[in-house]
Amino acid sequence: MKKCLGCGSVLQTTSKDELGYTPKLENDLCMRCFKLKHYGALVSKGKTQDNQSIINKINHKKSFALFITDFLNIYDEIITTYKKIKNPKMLIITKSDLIPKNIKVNTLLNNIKDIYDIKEEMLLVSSNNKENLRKLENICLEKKDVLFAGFTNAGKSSLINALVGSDITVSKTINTTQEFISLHVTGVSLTDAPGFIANTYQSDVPSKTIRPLSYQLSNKYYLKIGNFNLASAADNNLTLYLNNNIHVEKRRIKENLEYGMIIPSRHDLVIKGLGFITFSKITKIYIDIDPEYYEIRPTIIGGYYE
Ligand SMILES: Nc1nc2c(ncn2[C@@H]2O[C@H](COP(=O)(O)OP(=O)(O)OP(=O)(O)O)[C@@H](O)[C@H]2O)c(=O)[nH]1
Ligand SMILES: [Mg+2]
Repeated sequence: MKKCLGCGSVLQTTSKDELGYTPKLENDLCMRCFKLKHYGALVSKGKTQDNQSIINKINHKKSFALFITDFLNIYDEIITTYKKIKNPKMLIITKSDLIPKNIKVNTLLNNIKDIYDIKEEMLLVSSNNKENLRKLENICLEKKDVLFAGFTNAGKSSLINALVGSDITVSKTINTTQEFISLHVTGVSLTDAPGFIANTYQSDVPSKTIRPLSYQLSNKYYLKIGNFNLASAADNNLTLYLNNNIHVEKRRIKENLEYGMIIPSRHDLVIKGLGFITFSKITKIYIDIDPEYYEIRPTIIGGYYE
């Protein structure tokens, strides 16, 4: 059984619409990976594996697990999934190149550790600018059998490629990696895993360093953020750490708004898949998106600027 080097699907020549299709079995890549790599083409979503079945498969392996996420994608479901992994593990915050330069990264990591009660070690890395890849390489060399887990688009395959020069398919499309892929390099086994899927407000990948946006809001103004609206009952300073391709506008309020949820001072409103908004003071907010897409936590930023 020959597998696609890009996504791990079993290669087949019979059904064009099924995963792993390639016109010739001599090819190393399935059609989907070929299109993703060469044209960044729109392709089928691929197969979504059930999160619990991925966790079960990981827990059956003996590997040391590196759980990959980035600073915009830290919320309850992600951390709960991290905690379900029983293997010895570490939490890796990747895409450090996206973190605004004014954020103190040590404070960020300590806050994440405290707020989400992370017992294991954490490390900040980036496949793009190679930050701390040497440290990550040393961890792999020491552990010998390492598995990269995390939600779709976290950057798992990119990290493996950056570490060992492999050519696993990387893309903005969800479910890029379809099956577990194991590589054996100089006595070390590295396993890439299919990504977990979360129910997010949006699934897009930021392309450049996040530019924090600060706004002063009174009850006369609201923010239009992409397709939703946000207002604060009390005067407040908000800082938005959101995927930079969303459009934000401050507008005058014209009708009575119903302010519902309380946000304590120095807390973040996390919009899953988009990022988070830090509130400096306690307030009640108005927000018109489904509550399943947001949650509140103490701010991970800490407010200490360099
Ligand atoms: N800015 C930045 N982008 C990155 C980095 N690493 C990965 N990306 C981007 O994130 C997207 C997803 O990367 P992948 O490596 O395919 O993610 P994955 O975790 O393997 O995703 P699945 O296979 O779907 O589970 C791609 O658009 C990458 O270019 C990084 O260090 N910095
Ligand atoms: Mg992948």
